[in-house]
Amino acid sequence: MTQRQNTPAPRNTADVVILGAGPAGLLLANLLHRNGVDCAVLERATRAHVQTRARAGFLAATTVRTLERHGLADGLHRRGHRHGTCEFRTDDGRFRLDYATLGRRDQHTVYPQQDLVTDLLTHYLDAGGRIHFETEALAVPDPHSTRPTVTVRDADGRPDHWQARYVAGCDGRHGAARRSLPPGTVRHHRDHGVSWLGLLAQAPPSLDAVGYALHPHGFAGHMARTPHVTRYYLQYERGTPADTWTEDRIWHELDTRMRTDDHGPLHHGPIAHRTVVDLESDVVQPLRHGSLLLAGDAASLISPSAAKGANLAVLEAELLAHALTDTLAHGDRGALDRYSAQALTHIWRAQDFSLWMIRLLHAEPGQPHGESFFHESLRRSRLASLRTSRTHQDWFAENYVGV
Ligand code: RFL
Repeated sequence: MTQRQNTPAPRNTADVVILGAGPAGLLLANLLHRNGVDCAVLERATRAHVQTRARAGFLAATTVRTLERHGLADGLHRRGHRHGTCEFRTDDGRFRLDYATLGRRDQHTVYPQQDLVTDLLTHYLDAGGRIHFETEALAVPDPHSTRPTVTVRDADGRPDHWQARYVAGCDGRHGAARRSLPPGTVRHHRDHGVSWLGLLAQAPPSLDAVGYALHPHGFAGHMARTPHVTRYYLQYERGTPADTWTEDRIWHELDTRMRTDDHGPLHHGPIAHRTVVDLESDVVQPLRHGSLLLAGDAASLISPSAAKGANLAVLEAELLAHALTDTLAHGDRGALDRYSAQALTHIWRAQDFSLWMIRLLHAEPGQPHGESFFHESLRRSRLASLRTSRTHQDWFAENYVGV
């Protein structure tokens, strides 16, 4: 299905064909369209699906500033809310960090990813942008061509193709862009050996903070989403299907790990959605392969332990929009290579902090009950430092809210 078009464009051609209508693809599309660059978005799913897919919720201050800079923050200003505290719960008690008063004194804005996607889509369509839903990119057979082609399956299931000058792969970790990378492309990958059961509960948040519970049963997390919906995470045995645990067992485990007997009850409610997330990270390097550029999860997958993925997607989309505009409108031949180098600097920094969080929140993989004395002692020491050292707290706050 094709959404609104402003001026008739030649069929199936665009200077930039963008694969994927997530935060990366839609921000890129908005910025290119606004800069007068001819672009079109191809999205595999329906419009209803992309507007309701619940994932991230914590937007970094840099993300909010980027959206504000481009007049795309009206929705999150109306419906998002500011957040600046996290709480750690362990066998030794609990402590809070008001990270909005530490480091760069930045806050998160809590705004569901599906609402951000809806806002970006609405702005793009209102400005006359081109997007084709239910159009799956199959491959970019020759990314090093100066006129690359994208083979697609259209909304009627028929094979078709698009022609571009550049293809922006914003179609996530399983998309066509990654599948089309030339043989020998470097993908740095790490499996952290830990899995989470991600839950959306139809229940109000129970803490006015992000909650991180470190328990002998494993990690549990609490994150506000809206006044009526809360995201929870439970460390979960690798390979266990998402529907294995009953809701009673889930709430019992959350109560146990969050130590509600000591720290007050959680608001229970129906579990509206559950998904298993294997904590993995990877980075494709470089992000440019001839005419194919990667951004968002297609460029780098990051575990949700530090809530960085959607924020990196926004940051990279803005960098890529500048680079493509400089290339197409001003003939700057080095801009796309610079995009790759700049984006990778941010990606590696976020990966480093995310790994630090993973090591803080979990017992050593393979030892879920905290049997490794060495690792457990390091975790305790790290938490003690975070509880007592202002320097460590500033470092944490700067990395936790920033990308
Ligand atoms: P997306 O959002 O996955 O969008 C990719 C789009 O591409 C489409 N697509 C295709 N289209 C055409 N042809 C194909 N062959 C295609 N293949 C795929 C898909 O339908 C989709 O519409 O990628 P993007 O834009 O790079 O954005 C990345 C973020 O979505 C992701 O990093 C975050 O959701 C990660 N994440 C979080 N990030 C944060 O910054 N803060 C958080 O609090 C946070 N929480 C989370 C998260 C991810 C989670 N999961 C499910 C892994 C919580 C969870 C549970």
